[in-house]
Amino acid sequence: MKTEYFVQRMALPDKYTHRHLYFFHKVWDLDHDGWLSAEDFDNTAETLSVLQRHGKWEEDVVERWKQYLRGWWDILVSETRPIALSTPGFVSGPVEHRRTSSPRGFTDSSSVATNDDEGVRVSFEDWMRFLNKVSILSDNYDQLPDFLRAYANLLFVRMDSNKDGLICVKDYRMYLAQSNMDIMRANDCFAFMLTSQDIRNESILTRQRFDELFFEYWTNRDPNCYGQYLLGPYDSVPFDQLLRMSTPSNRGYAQKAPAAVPIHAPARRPVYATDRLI
Ligand SMILES: [Ca+2]
Ligand SMILES: [Ca+2]
Repeated sequence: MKTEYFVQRMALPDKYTHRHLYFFHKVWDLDHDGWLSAEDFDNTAETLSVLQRHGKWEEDVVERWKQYLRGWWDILVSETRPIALSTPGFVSGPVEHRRTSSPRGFTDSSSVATNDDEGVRVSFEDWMRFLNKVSILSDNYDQLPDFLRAYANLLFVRMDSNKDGLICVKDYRMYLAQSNMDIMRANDCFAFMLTSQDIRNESILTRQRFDELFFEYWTNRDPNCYGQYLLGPYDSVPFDQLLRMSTPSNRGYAQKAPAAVPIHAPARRPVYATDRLI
């Protein structure tokens, strides 16, 4: 009942909820079952490792990404537990990774579900509660939780395709294409994020501006905030369509998407800039 009430409250479209619905369902929930789980984060790790190696599968790289993202997953689970919501500050580092059949600390079984086979799962409602805490406790980029700033580092390095330390519209378009997002509006979405000063700077984003936009993306509820398109043109998928994916009756019935298909690589691999991230 509590979950249904929450979903009804979200039924009024707003851009903040819209972009986080998109991110939750299209970026993180890779098996499209309506929940986040450790398996989703493992799938993301595999996708990122193959992307980092330009389509090649390298076992050691995959394992490093998995360890890294499991740390994020543990923090997310810790932060979405009700007991964590009452504590000041964020968990600042990875906690022990656990696969448990018992959701210790979870009291709202309507929004945090478990079963004996799959362990802890995080709903969109939990995700929004976590983001609300992020918004309350963070006044700027430097005050975001460690793992979100680590994600910003990853995103910047990944987006900066020509490695000049700046993000231009070509970088942004390539990022959207690699992420299987709508590239038809890439120019408009990128232009939306530019201030008059950015335009005077040849329409590029410095790392400082990227960080400001990243902070806005996660925390700013202003429908006109510049950072809303940083991670992609979220409104290419209608709000109602995304909301239905968060409706409890629809969870678990979506057809599972295939995992990223790795291409096996030769033993020796080059060193990439993103190595420093993991
Ligand atoms: Ca999932
Ligand atoms: Ca660049």
